[in-house]
Amino acid sequence: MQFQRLSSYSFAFIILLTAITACVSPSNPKLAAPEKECEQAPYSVPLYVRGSFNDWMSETHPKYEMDLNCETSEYTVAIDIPPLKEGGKYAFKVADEDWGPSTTFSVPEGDEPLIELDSPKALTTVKGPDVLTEAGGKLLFTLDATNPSEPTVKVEPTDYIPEHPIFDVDRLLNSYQFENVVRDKEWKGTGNVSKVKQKGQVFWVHLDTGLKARIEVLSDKIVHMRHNDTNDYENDISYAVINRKFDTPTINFKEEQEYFAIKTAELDVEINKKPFRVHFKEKDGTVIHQDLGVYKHKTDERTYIIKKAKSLEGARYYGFGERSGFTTKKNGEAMRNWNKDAYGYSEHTDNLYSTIPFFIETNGKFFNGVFFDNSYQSYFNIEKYVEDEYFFGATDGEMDYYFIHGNDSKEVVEQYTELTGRMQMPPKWALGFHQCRYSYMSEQEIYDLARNFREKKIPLDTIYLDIHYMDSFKSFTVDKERFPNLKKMIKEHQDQGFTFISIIDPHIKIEEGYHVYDSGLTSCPQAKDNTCFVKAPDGSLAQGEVWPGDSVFPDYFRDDVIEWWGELYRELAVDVGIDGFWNDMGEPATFGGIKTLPLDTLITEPDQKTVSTHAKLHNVYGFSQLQATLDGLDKLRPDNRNYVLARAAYAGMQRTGAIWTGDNSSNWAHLKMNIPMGLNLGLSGISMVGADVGGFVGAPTPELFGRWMQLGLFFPVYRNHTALKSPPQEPWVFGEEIEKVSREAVELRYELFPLVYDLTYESHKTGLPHARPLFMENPEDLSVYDIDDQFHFGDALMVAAVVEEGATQRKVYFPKGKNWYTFRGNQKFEGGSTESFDVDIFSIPLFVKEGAIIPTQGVEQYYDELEVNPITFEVYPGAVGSQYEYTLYRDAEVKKEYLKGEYQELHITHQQSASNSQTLAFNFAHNNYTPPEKYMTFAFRDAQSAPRSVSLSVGSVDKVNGTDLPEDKNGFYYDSKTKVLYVRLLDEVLDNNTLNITY
Ligand code: MIG
Repeated sequence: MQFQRLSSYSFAFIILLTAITACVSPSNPKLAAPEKECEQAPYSVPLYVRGSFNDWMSETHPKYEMDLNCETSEYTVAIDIPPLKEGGKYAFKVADEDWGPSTTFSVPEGDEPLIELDSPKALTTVKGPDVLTEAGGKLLFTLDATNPSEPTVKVEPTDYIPEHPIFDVDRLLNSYQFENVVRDKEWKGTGNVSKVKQKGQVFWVHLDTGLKARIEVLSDKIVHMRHNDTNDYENDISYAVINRKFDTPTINFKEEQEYFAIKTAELDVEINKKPFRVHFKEKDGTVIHQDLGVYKHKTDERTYIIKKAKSLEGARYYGFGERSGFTTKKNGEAMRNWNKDAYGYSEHTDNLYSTIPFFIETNGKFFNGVFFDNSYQSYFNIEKYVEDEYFFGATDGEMDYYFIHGNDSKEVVEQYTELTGRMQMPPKWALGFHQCRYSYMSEQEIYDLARNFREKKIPLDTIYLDIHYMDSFKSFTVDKERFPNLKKMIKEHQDQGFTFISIIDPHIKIEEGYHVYDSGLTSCPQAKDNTCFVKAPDGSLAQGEVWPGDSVFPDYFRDDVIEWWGELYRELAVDVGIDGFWNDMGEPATFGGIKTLPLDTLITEPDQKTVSTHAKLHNVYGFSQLQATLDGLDKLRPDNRNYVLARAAYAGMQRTGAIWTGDNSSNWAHLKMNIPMGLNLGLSGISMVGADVGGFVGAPTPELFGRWMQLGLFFPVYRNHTALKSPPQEPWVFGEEIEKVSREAVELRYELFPLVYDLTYESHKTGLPHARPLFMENPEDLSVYDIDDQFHFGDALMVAAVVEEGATQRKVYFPKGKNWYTFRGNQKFEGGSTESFDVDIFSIPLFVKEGAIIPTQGVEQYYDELEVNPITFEVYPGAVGSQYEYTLYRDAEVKKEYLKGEYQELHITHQQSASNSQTLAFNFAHNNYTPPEKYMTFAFRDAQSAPRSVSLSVGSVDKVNGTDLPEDKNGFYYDSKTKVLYVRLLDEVLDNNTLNITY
């Protein structure tokens, strides 16, 4: 066993230096920068430090000085490097658009620090740290002020130790070093078990410390374990779990000499007596979870908790919510959960905007889910310091986790989402292509934008309004100069099929006369003083500085606040008619300091009476805002499927909205990361996910943009977005070729719309994501568990989008056990093989597993442009004897009638009964909606010869002369050139009918 010791402290800080244009930028006065202007330097506007120091572990932020030299057009920057103990290490990264290779320098005292750098465009010189000793040193560098790119300097530790500024460094570091933790006398285990008492499905474990643990067997496959220091288990406030009612498990409870055994039909739980441990076993006795114990470290203020476990042999770990990095698998990583405005994050950035403390452990044979339902700052350490062991913990609160046993990863995700909820059907337009930027600045820009999309025939459903539509960045106001006729503008575009989403920020500017601030001081009777905002411990309103200036923050879990907040949407949602909303900054993000509200800020719990600290509720703040928002919109527009896109989130957010992965960057690394990030969010229960297509920070090259349009189409949230000072990023600004690439990509998305919609319905029913890692669909092929650049879109399509710069070839691995086809082609590949394909800028390598059927339809410029748009199913031959099932879902698409049962579910079973015969069996599993389309067409691919017979069990199908299939009756023809057999069937003949084809 290898144990890597951290010999000393490691320090982390991230400094982002960003040159911005003054005219359109929200100012950031606290972070002072040279206010000088030089004539000859076009970017002689305040250089300012953003996103700074939030990873800094002490409360004293490093000092920096900046100056602008007008003669050389250079900024000189000096950053104080804080003390570093012997053996400590920094890794340096200095980069322009793409991150250069990092170099490290270590600091045995007196050593000459070594820094090697790329020569990034913007950076002219780098010096120092001049002397770097225990007392620290200075890092000096200069930046070219005439270079418009966003120079970024990062200083990161080589061993990344997640922590938070307020916590004692020593202890926190220890808590990440588990070996030290157990050796450290201050860390205490939970003792031995004296007895276990059963009360129905609940088992009370009495410990010799006088404390108890509570184990509830929720189902045959889900066990909920809680342990705290108060013995108070009355309150079970979970922000994530909404359902604890499962099929009643069969329980067999028995005391053995060394343990208590709880046996369900599917799982054995073993409560070891000395010491207290909770192991899980398969029915055949195989240990699938070996507990290594819960430990606690008590201080006057809090109890740190940790749980350690043995890894399954050959285990891989996935999920963990929103994670950067190039791999889906997270073995060897330490990950923190602390919602953070992570502007310009990189593959090394640890915690991002949301917290979903859930993961899947699998070795391809066993599939475990662990949901650690603790909202405090928490962390996972997956075999990072100790091989074959993992641990997770939090800086306070209960050890509260759910163990989920699944036969495969799908079953784990299904059960996790049964606990935490599943998505509602979004309005169908939410699944179209969306266009955004920070910000479209005027009505004229929107008119031009919309006209361009329609003229250039690039399908588009939704246009976003970012913060500049507001008056001075104040939520629920409109800038009357930029958008004097907002309602008319919206209406005129809605008439052309567009929908609108506008941004709302949680922070409310402190300004008398601003209706939200004013009403927020008087509208919430649950507070003695009627205020709706969260407070500091001394009773004053907690404040933070954000875009509009000093602001206050709603106490979103409170009923009166929910009422007040929801009503604020009336003007935009009802009068103006904005279709959907976009929640930003809900971490909650503020400028300066720890970049969020003080941790002692008081926030009300959902039970309406308990008041907790921001330290506890930080990670759920954005989720509380999201729930209040949805609640309000549902009251104002009860029939609408109200759609909200959010950034900050907690486990369970999938039931209230969609998520995007925040401020990514326009570089190839981020294009690649889009895949594992999206897949892990999906595995964590959130299907409605996407990254800013083209990248937010910076500017993509034409090629990168084109590739991103092609990748983005396979994630439900398909939105082009870019930053304030980034150049335009609409699909046509990169030249004709990329415009065409973009059009084709978006067209493919719209052709696949029925599939996208069906997958959304599947997620609504089961919690499974649209975009899935290969192992989810091919669990038996162990070689797919490490593939990060191919994935499944649904169960049948396999995407191998091109994510390498300058690629002329794309290698594709075909998972074992089945053959694969090129999408819409006849080319067949054997499972287990790797093929190399020639690609050009237009290529979107896409494959289908044999036997599958995939619905497509004609391109529309927006989701409901055509009244009637019939479906064509692609049907691929299967292995003889195989069967494939598909569910086609149809409903009225934007309203909630489906919840009243007004929808249609057509089940289609494709069978390859012999090498020369295929059948499609149809059955309306639910038939309470009549789509406008009266027929559907089936394109049987790779049909080697003209069919000898095409027949229905009930009714007839006639061969047509030529290639025009009739609209009013069943018919077929065979295209011998492409080897495709086309069959058209009327909807009215489908129910309980079978199509038989013999070749
Ligand atoms: O820090 O509203 O992630 O999508 O365009 C800037 C302006 C605040 C951050 C979001 C980004 C959005 C931007 N916002």
